[in-house]
Parts: sequence; C-alpha cells; structure tokens
Amino acid sequence: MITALAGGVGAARFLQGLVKIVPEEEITVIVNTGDDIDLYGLHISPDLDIVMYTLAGIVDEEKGWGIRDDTFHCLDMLGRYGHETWFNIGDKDFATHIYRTHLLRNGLSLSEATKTLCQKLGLKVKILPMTDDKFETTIVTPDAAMHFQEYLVKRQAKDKVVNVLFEGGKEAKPAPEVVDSILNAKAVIICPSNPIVSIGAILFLNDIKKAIKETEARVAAVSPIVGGSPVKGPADKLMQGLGLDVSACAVASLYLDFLDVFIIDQADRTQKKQIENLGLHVVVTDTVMKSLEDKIRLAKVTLESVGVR
Ligand code: FO1
Repeated sequence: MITALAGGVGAARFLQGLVKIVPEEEITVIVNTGDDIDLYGLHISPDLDIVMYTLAGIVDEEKGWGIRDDTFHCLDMLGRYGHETWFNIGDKDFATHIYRTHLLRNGLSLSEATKTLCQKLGLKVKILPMTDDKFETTIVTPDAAMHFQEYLVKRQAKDKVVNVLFEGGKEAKPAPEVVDSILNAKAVIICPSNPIVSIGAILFLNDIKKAIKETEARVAAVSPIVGGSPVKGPADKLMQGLGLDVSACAVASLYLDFLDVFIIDQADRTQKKQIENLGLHVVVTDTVMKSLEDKIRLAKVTLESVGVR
C-alpha cells in the first residue's frame, strides 16, 4: 500500500500520475478537510472533491477544481434570491454537495459519505478524509479572523496573514483507517500541497503525525515551492505571514522530524546541499506537472526515491 497525504489541485495532479503506475487498489489518499465549509445549507469538502473529480476524470482541468463543462444556473438563481455567490459551485458540483449533505444528515460520517461518493464515481483508490470531526482552518489577518475559503476565494488572498488557526484541531481524531494506512504503508508520500493549510492541517492531528514518525515506511515529500513561489495557491503569503522563507528548504524544515527524502525542482538545485545538511536525502528533478507524462515521470521518480519500483 502506498499512502499519500494530499491537499487539493497540486496533490490531485500528482496522483493522476501515481494511478498510472500503481494499481488503484494499492493507493490510499488522506485528504485535508480544514478547507471544508458549510454554504448554501450544504457541506462542501473542496479538497476531497478535487481529488475525487480528478481521479474520476471529470475535473475542470484548467481550474483544477469543479467539474468540466459545468453550468451555473443554480448559483445564478441563488444570486437572484439575493444569496451571496462568491463560492462558485456549478450545477453538477452542487449535486455532489447535496448528496454528501443528505448522507451526513442520515447519520453517515464524512468518511462513509466519501466512500459512497467514490464508489458511485467508480474510484478504486481509497480516499479518506483526515478526520470525521469538526476541523476548520481560520486565517487571521490584522483586522479579522475568517474561514480559509473566505480568505482565499471571497477576498482573493489579498489580506496580510498574521496567523493560521485550526479550530477544533486539538480535539479532532483521525478518521478510521487513517493511522493504519500510514503504519502499514510500503511508502508514504507527501504530495506537493500547501505546507501550512493542507499538509500542515493534516499533521496538526497528533495521531497522524505520530504515525508518520513511527511508520517503518520511507517518507518522501515533493516540494510545492518552485523557484521561490508556490506552483498554485497562496502558500507564499501564508509562509511569509508565519515568518518563514518561501523556499523549498523552508518546506523541508517543516517536515524534518519525519521525512526521509525531499524532492525539489531543478530551479532549486542550489538548495540541494543546504537541505542535505538538514539530514535529508534530496532528489532534484522537474516537478512542474503540465502533461500526463510529467505527472507519471514525477510519480516514478518519487516511488524510486523511497525504494518502490
Ligand atoms: N476556488 C476558487 O478560487 N474560486 C471558487 O469559486 C472556488 C469554488 C470551489 C467550489 C468547489 C470546490 O470543490 C472547490 C472550489 N474552489 C474554488 C477551490 C478551493 O477553494 C481551493 O482551491 C481549495 O480549498 C484549496 O485546495
């Protein structure tokens, strides 16, 4: 079993390559739920959906989220009723949130609901929410504290960040199978996702962090920072806000107490020695994934780096 820790778009693109070289049944993905939000009376799990839609081949590849060729009639009508519409949910995407919310209201946990959705979409990869409990990523700016989606989507990540909080994070427990999937893995991969609000949120769950430290599997991470910028998303603003450098090396430092291998882009090859001096094995390769071939090649390099062929 290969177990991956994932946020949204960057992780999903990496996983598209991984499923081409490892049988889907042998992959477990633990997904961040700190970005989850209740809107329009529905429970929305953006990162779970991004991974699910991408692996089911229905994602809007250009945006990296939402469903390809979706329409927005429902959102338009909500706007006509005067409801705020800053979070862009397409009509087909709405169906996912309606069905998920229906399952949750019938007493299923988020992991059970996710399993049902994945089965209906024909996925064989095991996709697990990191927790079934309440866990909400809050961004603190000089003027306010707000939900991560409000910071990212409504306010376009324009505010200065002074802190990141994980509401409910101290009490939340890993979802069933999460800890075992790490302890029993042949390799653990940290996908190229935001180190603060995606991977950082998952690792905030103590039992998950403990399992990654204890597992006998080798642990590799792909840097989400290339040439001093995130490939996608606001990782730079969040890292700066927390007083960190925006560099591959700074990400390596965040993962230091459990990582074996760090995979960085050619653009950051000058940091190789510095990261090796932290005690990590470093692989330099092309990490920017444009084509399916790029994704497959990066997945192969990652697996080889942890001795899985
Ligand atoms: N990202 C945006 O930038 N704008 C949106 O309106 C938006 C809507 C949206 C709806 C469903 C969904 O699953 C994801 C959506 N995202 C949107 C992406 C999401 O905000 C983030 O990219 C993730 O939470 C970070 O991984």
